[in-house]
Amino acid sequence: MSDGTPQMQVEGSARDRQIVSARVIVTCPGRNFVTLRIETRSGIVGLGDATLNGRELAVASYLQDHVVPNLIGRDAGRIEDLWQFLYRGAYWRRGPVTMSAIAAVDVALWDIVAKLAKLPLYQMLGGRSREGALVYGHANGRDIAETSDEVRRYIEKGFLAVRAQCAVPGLPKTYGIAVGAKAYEPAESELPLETAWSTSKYLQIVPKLFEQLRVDHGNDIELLHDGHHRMTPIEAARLARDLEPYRLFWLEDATPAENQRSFEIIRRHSVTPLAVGEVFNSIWDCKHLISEQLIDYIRTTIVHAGGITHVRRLADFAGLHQVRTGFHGATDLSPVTMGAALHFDSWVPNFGIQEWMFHSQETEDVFPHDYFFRDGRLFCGESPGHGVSIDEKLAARYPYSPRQLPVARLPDGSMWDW
Ligand code: GCO
Ligand code: MG
Repeated sequence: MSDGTPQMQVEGSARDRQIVSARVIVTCPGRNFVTLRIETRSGIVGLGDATLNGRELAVASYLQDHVVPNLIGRDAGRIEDLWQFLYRGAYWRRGPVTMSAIAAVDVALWDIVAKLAKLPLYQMLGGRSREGALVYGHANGRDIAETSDEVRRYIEKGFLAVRAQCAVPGLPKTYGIAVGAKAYEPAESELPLETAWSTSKYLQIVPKLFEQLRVDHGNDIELLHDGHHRMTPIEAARLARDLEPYRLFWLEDATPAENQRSFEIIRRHSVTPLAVGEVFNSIWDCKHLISEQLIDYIRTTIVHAGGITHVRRLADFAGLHQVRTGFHGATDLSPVTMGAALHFDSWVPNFGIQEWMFHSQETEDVFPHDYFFRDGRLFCGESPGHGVSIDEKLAARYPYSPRQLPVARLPDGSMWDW
């Protein structure tokens, strides 16, 4: 009979699954990453990503100080129970810090359990629904012509889908546009960079950009665009309607979705497909958006929304309403998240697309992985688990470097959404 104390005594194969160590690794191979490494008594190692861009150390401390002591001695095979323990047990539910920490534990445990079964992770989820996951890359430029050239380069590399962003004339710096020859990376300074924003200027250039892209590249390439939460609902409705002739795959983050009903206004005026959710961390952030069919793609991903265990629930709920997945995949999501996401993408029946911004060579070296790109798709590998490891010696050569995301201000100096 249970006296209410946690069951720390485990037997037989469960003893082999007992967690004997859990460590947080912070490294900056070009950008910061937080990784959780869990090891079982039998020596199986699982990795989970816990990176929250610009707030990395908050999650590292949440894990190190509050989660790790709870893991030691527990059965790594009880993924669901540990998820519920960390979610319900904290009392303070949801939020990006909590849900990223839970995700790190969850992904590490799925990695361990798949390795124990000697199976690739997708097999543990129910097996493949497809071989490769359609991905989109990021084309950007200082003007329409440069952006179009960049789209061409992606098409030449074999991409079937490309996100296009171009600088807004009259603004010194625009979201998504690289500086010089360097790849775009938003968290560039120790304190937030102050940038200027004007929605009216932006609304003029974007339809012209996509008009030109269709002239230059035809209708076969899938085109996407990210509004990055800058518009009000009625401005977003205007843009979505103006973009209709260019048949976007999606318009992303057209307006902030804290008020989920905002999307009703956009939907009322346009048939441009809508995607949202990279900043969500729970099914509750998108329940109305999904159940009312106000969006077409949900971007909430494994690392910021409680791991595979929670995102699987979210994807199933979305599937009931014909909403497809379109996971966030910027560079601040580590190769560990990308590996786990690709296994998920291989399985999930209502898959839409996967974002893929290339990681730097330094990052690739620190996180060896077996996923690869071919003909517009990313393929997860066949090694047991999620197929991503960490070279800890190399990671130690790149100490944490404080960086924060920029902020945006309107022409009158008041704060806006970056
Ligand atoms: C995207 C995102 C990123 C975010 C970044 C913030 O669609 O890829 O909007 O570019 O800005 O992930 O950390
Ligand atoms: Mg985005």
